[in-house]
Amino acid sequence: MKKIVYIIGAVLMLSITAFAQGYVINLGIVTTPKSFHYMAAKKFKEIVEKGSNGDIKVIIHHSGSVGNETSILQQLQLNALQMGVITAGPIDKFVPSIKAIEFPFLFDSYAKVDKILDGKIGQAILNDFKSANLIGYHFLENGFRNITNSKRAIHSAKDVKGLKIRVMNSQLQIDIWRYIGANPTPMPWPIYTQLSQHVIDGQENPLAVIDQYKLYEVQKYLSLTRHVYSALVFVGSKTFYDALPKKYQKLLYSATKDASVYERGLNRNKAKFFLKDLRKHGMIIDEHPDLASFKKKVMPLKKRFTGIAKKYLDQILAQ
Ligand code: EAX
Repeated sequence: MKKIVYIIGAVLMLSITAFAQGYVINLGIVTTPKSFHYMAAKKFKEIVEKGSNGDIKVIIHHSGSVGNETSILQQLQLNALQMGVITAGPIDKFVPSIKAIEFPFLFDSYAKVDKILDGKIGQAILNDFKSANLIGYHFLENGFRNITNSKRAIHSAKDVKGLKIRVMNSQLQIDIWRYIGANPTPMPWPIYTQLSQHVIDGQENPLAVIDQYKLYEVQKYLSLTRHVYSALVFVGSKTFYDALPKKYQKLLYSATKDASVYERGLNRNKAKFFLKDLRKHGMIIDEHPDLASFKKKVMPLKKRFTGIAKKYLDQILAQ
């Protein structure tokens, strides 16, 4: 009898520990707690922890403490991390079809962005993550990218000639700047030190990132080129996802959706604030660069699109 009690006790203990342990999502981002990436991750954490009554715990690793974006993606493939909020740029080495939405001057409004990313094409791209052993949960937003540099004002494409520009780790992003006439170098984020030491002359990012990283201290000139719409993606480990009970799989999808909608709203509402702040910090801003000169240079890039990326790009261009 005593023995049975012990066994029942042990079994009970075990199941209590298992329950108490629940699931842990280690979520990696490369930006600081000031960033929109972080705000989205935090919202996701709140929704998931509440929705699972604490059965799922989300730990946010920010500021690149678990590696750069390429490394986070590799860790997601191995289930060494379970989630990340990652910029579309470096994802294209893993999920080539995402290139379609990073084509220059593709979107001219948020309405078009939302229509494509939240529509059939966006869904098809997110489905393609599975072939890389990843889950593409939902698109959220980094924003429209603009060029900055320390050397001279950039009004038209010819002003870019020969400038050393840091780009994301993506062949498409390298090609864009090569076609425009710059000397692009891929580097992982962050890049403040390289800018301050003049290893590179310039970089390109949304206004929020330029402001939050105080790039105005090391970059004098900003041109509102809005050349690429930079999406972020809630990316996950497929191995982790597949092992979850159905109700939690659903919870992750709805939480990433709600956190994405929340983050896009925040980001868009603050766009004007960042522009003002950058000006206040002394940046010389060209609000109306000669976009036609840039477009002319990059449009031939379309010919380099093949396969599924070409199919999606053609579909977006046709809308
Ligand atoms: O998410 O690497 C980059 O330029 C990204 O836009 C961003 O700053 C990190």
